Amino acid sequence: MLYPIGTKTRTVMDLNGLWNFKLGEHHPSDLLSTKEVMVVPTSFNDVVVDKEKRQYIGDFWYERFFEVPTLSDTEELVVRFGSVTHHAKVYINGELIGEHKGGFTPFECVIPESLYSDETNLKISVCANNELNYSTLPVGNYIEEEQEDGTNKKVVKENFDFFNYAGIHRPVKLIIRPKIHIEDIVITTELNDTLTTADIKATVVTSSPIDAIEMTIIDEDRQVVERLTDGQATIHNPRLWEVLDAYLYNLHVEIIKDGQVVDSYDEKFGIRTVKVENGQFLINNKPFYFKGFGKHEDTFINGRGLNEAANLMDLNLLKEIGANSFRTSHYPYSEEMMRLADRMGVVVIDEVAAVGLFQNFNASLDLKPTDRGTWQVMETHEAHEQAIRELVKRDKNHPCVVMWVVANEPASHEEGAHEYFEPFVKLYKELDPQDRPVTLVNMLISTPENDKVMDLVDVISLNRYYGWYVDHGDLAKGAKGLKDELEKWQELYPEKPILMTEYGADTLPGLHSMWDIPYTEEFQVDYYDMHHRIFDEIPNLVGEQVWNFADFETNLMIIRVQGNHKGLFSRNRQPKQVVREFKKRWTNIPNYNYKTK
Ligand code: GCB
Repeated sequence: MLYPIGTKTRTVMDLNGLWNFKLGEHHPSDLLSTKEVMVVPTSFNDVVVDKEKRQYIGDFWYERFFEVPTLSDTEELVVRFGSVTHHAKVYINGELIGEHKGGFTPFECVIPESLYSDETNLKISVCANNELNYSTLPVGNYIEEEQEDGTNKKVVKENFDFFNYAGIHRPVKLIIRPKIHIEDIVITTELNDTLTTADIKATVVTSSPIDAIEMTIIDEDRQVVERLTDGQATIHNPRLWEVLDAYLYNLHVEIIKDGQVVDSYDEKFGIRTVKVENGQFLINNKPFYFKGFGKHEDTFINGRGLNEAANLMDLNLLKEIGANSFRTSHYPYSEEMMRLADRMGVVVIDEVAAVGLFQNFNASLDLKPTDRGTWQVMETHEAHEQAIRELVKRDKNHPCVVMWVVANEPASHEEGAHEYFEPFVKLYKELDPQDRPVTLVNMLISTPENDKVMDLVDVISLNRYYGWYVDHGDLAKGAKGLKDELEKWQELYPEKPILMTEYGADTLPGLHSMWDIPYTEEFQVDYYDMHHRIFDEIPNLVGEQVWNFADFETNLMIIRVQGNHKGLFSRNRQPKQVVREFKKRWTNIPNYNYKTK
């Protein structure tokens, strides 16, 4: 789906700002009976400053008015949402014009002409809903609790370790575009072996038949590099999109009907290769080493709502500490973040919100690999397929994206896991025009002995907590467990790279000890030191992504102290002691050829 930009044929207006807001029942043809307002975009939870409202589950409403802009007969009016978490129904003057399931991808609704032909002002209402259950992604445990007054209250117990923030999380735009318009652009870049010639192919999907398409490639100096013929062009000696040294070309597209340019659009792209070969992860034909983080979209006040200043600061901190990559754990991040990563040359592993695919995950910290019947009770097939389709549609042209994640920590050791995941791994491969590698992020009870899915994926991604959830506080035992397990994976799949996608220890800044006592800053330093010594001994281990970049908000749990504190940075982005150690290590590890075979 195209990002909303203004061009000579398109106008984009902002519907961000203050909306009327109400939790609970409402009929969209009425005016919203409320004095409450809400900022768009943001999560509603923290800004309402009310404990009950913060935890509210169910329908909640947004409403505002806007003036109908002047449109010609050949134009249409569209409202586009960057994301509404988790479900949305959109109404104009009380009439339903669109609906979307899934809280992390954009959607748009064309406003029917009949609704504005006689109106100068329109009322837009959004019915959002934050219920999660065994058919949604992420997966939640949905219950209704009887209250003292006999009424039922909806409750979602997260089947995952982050707060179920909700709201209109990303920008809302009003777009005037031609009725005959560009719907999608697919760009592929094929490099020769020496990376000196790039064949560019671009396919344009239009809303209805047109006569011709004109496409030109423009470089960062705004010079025309090539014109495409039949959707193809060759660039000699291209500037590659390199890790932390990004270079973006711009594809300028014009579609022509009856001799007129009816729509135009600019799509940025990068020229680079990604490949998995012989246990290595190659970018631009060189063995790449991932240094970085699992993250969250999580800041004070905004919750999971778009915070572009925080995004920029996070990527600047990431570069400052010597890192080069992050994973969009545990859902697709904003389009603004993806565009920023493209520009900064930061490598991204792109994940759908397939988290919590584990029956009764919250029930205990019992890490025995019993079969809890997960694959008999999950009803997530439809949501999972939609999530993958929408993610690839949105992110396919981003050079920063080098790999797709099919799920985070599912019950991949349970009977039925292989059958569940096989079609989704295939789906990614079918849909992705760039044929990027696909991975599944495996949890610590799915071991080389009992895992049922890693044969399906290109990269073995592991979340491991030796010395934390396993042998808590005992780093010597943890080291042994970690080393033994990594060696087994290496032996089992010698052709597949191994990536540590999570490892970490909760650490409260300011807590110190002479010894390596869990939760202290010293323990965090020793914990990582132990891991890094082992990582360096495993030939196929192609990277380390720490859990987590920063502390983040979670649901209430006995193991959480106002959130998860595994961050290298606190929630307000102050460094913990370990940051200096990471900076030393990571500035000494090159992006390429760290482990040559
Ligand atoms: C995990 C999950 C992540 C949690 C983390 C933890 O394995 O993928 O969402 O936050 O562990 O800290 O327990």
